[in-house]
Amino acid sequence: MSSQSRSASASATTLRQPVTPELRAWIIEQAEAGFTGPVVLQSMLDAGWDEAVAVHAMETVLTDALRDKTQPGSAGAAAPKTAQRPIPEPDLSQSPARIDVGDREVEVLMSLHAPRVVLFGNLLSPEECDALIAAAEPRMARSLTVATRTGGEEVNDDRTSDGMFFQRGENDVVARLEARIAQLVRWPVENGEGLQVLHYRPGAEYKPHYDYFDPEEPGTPTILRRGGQRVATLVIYLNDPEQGGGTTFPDVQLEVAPRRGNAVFFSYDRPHPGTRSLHGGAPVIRGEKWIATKWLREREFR
Ligand code: PD2
Ligand code: ZN
Repeated sequence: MSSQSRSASASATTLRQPVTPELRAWIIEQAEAGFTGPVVLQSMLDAGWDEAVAVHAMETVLTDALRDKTQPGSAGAAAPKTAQRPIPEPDLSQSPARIDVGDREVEVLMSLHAPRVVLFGNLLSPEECDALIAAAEPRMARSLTVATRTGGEEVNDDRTSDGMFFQRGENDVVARLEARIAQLVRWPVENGEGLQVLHYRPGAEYKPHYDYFDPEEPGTPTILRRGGQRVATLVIYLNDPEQGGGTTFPDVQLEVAPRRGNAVFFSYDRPHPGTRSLHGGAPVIRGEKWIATKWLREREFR
């Protein structure tokens, strides 16, 4: 058994058995140390836990911990006692099938709470998707990612796509899309980074990662000067890859199929693996994949 799972060896009996305080503390400790859900689960399985019992315990503890974060007054709070700040969030309180974003009705296709993930349909028309690709295509170059070690940008082998950035409001389609996103997730246009367009060819992928900037990296304070942390992402699909190219959330074994005009939204209220916002772009197997990504910051991004 690996060192991070040493204390998980208590025996489990029934699925409905209450989770002991020791087990609760251990699961939270693992999550806070950055171990992903599947890794912690494997440690429990290695220690002899029944899979259904282990999954139930992890779900209970992590759901409670997230709820405690969003409802600071509740008992047994496991999260740091910091003031809750608002983050982008669509209004799904009345379980709408569609959300009016001014010039369009966006469909709500799926929603998950931990991690916070919402799948939208009809954010863009087919013509708008084509227009974005056409405007981006002449400016595509091998993708760079923000280098948290230095605060600059670097080619990243985990991302084998080509990309470019639009300025905020750079053309009509970009401005329209940004206004829709602002209404949809109730977050100021000014807090958004410029829209990024990525193009994946067969075999290209974006390995699982977090979109927030790692607070432990030395370059992060420099990056945060422009608008603070990233708090949410919208990945917008501009075409239909023939096979592969889904957006994956490995902690919850969720895969979103890329469909032209749809968008997957996910948010992370703190720069921490406990948000379970680990996600990746699965390899494109056949065809190609075009997406636009909108990252939302805490404050105005300039
Ligand atoms: O292409 C994707 O599905 C994808 C996956 C993970 C895009 C991003 N991250 C991103 O642009 O951050
Ligand atoms: Zn990402």
